[in-house]
Amino acid sequence: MPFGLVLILLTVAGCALFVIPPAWFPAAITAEAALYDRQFGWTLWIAGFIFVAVQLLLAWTVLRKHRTPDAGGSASSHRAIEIGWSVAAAVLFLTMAALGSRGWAKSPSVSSNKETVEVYAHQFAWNFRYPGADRRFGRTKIELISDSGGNPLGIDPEDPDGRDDIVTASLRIPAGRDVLLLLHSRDVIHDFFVRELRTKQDIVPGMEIPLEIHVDRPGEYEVACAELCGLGHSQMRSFMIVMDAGAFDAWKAKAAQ
Ligand SMILES: [Cu+2]
Repeated sequence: MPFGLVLILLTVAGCALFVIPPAWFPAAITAEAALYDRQFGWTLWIAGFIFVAVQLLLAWTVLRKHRTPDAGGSASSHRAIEIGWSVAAAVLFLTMAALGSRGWAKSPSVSSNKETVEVYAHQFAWNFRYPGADRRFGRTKIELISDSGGNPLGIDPEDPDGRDDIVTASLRIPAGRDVLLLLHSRDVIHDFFVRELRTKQDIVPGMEIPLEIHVDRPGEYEVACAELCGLGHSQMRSFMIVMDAGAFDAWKAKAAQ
């Protein structure tokens, strides 16, 4: 089969993979996630259009050359075309980069009336801590950390602020409210990843890394560690449960008792 026809078949097969997708992204649950998806869609359409056009042009050139071996001009006679497509490609890349940076730079403006949750990653599990009714986190001490003793964060029992702190193994947040996650690691570098947020945030030992989110859609979403952190890395998962605000308040009040 002539090489030109093979190229056309490969192009059609490549397009078919996207036209009949076996799987696509999970739902986007924040305004920022929707923005990333829109940018991804634009990039895919533009890159796809250029890909198809270039492949068909290449196939046509090969097939034409096959029939009339002496067709074609000298390579040096296309300076204007070369400059033209180089400038067009540069303008296209810069425009896409500028459009994309709007999404990257946008972070939700978290109000003062936010729900603050501490996220603790360690080999190979997640813990989440909420302040109780006093809205203050209690002091923690490294020497008090005991997974088997039920104190995975080392909360100091002497500190009254920590007595109503709630520690959980899954992340519960209220829908429709601003949430500030404060990310911590107990040992090595981990990464907080929820596909539906379209966000991956590294968690570095010794640092407190803020991550602001606002989710309107209640549901249960997987939290995975996206940084290879040791032998049990693949088991390091939890869930982010987005609850109706009323149900969340009731759960928190009950858990703090
Ligand atoms: Cu990890």
